[in-house]
Amino acid sequence: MVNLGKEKRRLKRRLQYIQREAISGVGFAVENILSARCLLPSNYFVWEATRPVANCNYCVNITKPTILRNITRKSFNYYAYSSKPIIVKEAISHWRAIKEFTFYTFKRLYEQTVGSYESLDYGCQFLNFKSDLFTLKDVFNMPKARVENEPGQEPWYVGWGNCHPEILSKVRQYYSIPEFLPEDAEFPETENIFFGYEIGAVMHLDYIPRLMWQGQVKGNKTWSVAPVPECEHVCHKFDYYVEPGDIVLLDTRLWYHATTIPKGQFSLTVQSEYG
Ligand SMILES: O=C(O)CCC(=O)C(=O)O
Ligand SMILES: [Fe+2]
Repeated sequence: MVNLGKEKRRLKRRLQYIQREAISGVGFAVENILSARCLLPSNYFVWEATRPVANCNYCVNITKPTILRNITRKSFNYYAYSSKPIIVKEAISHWRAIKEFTFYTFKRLYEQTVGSYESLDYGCQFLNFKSDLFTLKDVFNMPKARVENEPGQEPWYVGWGNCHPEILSKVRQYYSIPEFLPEDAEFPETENIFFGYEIGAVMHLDYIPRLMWQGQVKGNKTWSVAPVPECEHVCHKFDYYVEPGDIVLLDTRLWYHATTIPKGQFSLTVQSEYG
């Protein structure tokens, strides 16, 4: 049976947390939350207040990510569904994407493929984070100086679901789903690309059905993670960074997360889910 008094106190604590973070502005601007990946069932506050209470075991005593190297599928099984932050070092150094992906790879693909931009109108999300670029067309129409973040240019950072079948099959020639992920896991049909400079994503949780993996193709990226409010008394927030060649794995439904790119670097990642 639901203990109503307890439930009310929990909701109150959670809403206070959201308000505190929103007001203090610690990377938690509400209008940006609303643009985060697949985030909203209909209203972020309603969802945040009604999602199931987390069992804090996923974050107790965790102050840094688990670092793995040369991991086999069999050994990875132990970590796969632990919901702990993980980095697999040098996991994608063999991807063609590492040497060959640039901004212009994607610009060419989108400009040369019939119906490419329309694919984003039918269920594939475009996220502009804090950039003043509202469609993928705006991104690929930027002047070269801004694309390359030359001095005096406004930094930009965007992400989108790469779901035009022809484009998807072409980009998949440059990377592959990480071999160590469980054989019986379910994978979505598409992957997401995130690229740009400096800005990254503000603190948020994702409303997605599975765990997240992300291949860091170019540049470094800093991840700031924080436990959900009901685990704040036993868990900690912390930062870590990933380098080109790494895969970062995170349960973005349970860890609040924000990202930033070191000044002057271009970050490009391929990201998807498993579960
Ligand atoms: O890679 C980023 O900058 C943000 C990614 C993110 O929010 C996610 O993977 O859920
Ligand atoms: Fe996210």
